[in-house]
Amino acid sequence: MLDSVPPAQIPIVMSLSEQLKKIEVNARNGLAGAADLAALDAWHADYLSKKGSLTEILKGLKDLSPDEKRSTGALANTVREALESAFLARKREISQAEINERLKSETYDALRPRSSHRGHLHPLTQITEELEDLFSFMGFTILDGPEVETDENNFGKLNFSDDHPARDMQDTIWTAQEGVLLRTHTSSVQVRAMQILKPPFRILAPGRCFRYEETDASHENTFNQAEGMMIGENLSVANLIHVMKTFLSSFFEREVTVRLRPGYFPFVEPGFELDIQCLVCGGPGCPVCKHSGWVELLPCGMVHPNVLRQGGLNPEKWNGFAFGLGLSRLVMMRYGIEDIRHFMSGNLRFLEQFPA
Ligand code: FA5
Repeated sequence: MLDSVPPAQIPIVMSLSEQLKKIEVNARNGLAGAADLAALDAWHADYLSKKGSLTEILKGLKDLSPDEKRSTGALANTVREALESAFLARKREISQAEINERLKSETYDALRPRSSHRGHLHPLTQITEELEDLFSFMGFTILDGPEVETDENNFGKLNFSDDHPARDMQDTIWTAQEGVLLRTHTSSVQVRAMQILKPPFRILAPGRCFRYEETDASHENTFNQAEGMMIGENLSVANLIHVMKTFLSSFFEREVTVRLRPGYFPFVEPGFELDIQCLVCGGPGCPVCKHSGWVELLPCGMVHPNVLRQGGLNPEKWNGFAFGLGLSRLVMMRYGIEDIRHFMSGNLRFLEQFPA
């Protein structure tokens, strides 16, 4: 029957409109059923994309009369706009639901570390703690002293008179306050120890020191020392050497070659420079030992009677020895670090080589 109807009489316009409405119904059902953003994208591709059913059906418009084209075209636009806004509304709904779902299952802990990377103590701190253990074991008390010191404690009571040329041996960083400086050595703690401890005593005082110096591979303006002092009766250079050797061999876990040279410090008499053979190059010479094969590590000596007197101790009864360990250089020797400036460089690649 239909075959006999001429094409012009087939109700094409109605059919296209009907199809549009049908597509709209299907599309709305599909939209309600889209459960997540992926399903929503697939829906958009099916209905509204260039290859979607709405576009496909509109290809039939070309066969319609101008009036029909206009009315069907308008209907098609209305359907497209309705579906587009339904699509956006559903998208918002689904996004919000997904966010709500995540908020339910995820918690945010502001105090949780962002990475599993753990820090560790600075190599200088590690060695300081190691020295403290070692000397505690040898009966030494660990003392702390201030980094900002008086001229009196840093120089005066250590037998440096006001115009003593030895003051120039240590380039001093002065504060704005007269007579107050950044300690140039930990020897200032010797003075404090004599004021607070009753002899006999043995102390170790590690800490930072400051000097107004040009820096190079083995000199920094801020560096670490550890002061040692032992006060008793009838102590001798033999006791000093014994303590130094015991300490150095346990620290380096091997026999180290040492040499003693006479050294001058106003607060010791006699005074010595204890050098160790360079452990970085083993002797032939490198920047750390200034190509000499030896590293000046440990000045030491017997405490000068004037220093004992200034500390309130009777030199007829008490005597003792003192030493000043260059802690930064000790760490360099142990690990073969060729430049002291690495310590304060803040370079993590350097520091990470010394996990605790
Ligand atoms: C002193 O500071 C004396 N107070 C040491 C002392 C103590 C002598 C007790 C006798 C008795 P000296 O200036 O030489 O001495 O420094 C001691 C050590 O500190 C040196 O051997 C060296 O290892 C270290 N040192 C000194 N200056 C610097 C610097 N600018 N950078 C790094 N280390 C340094």
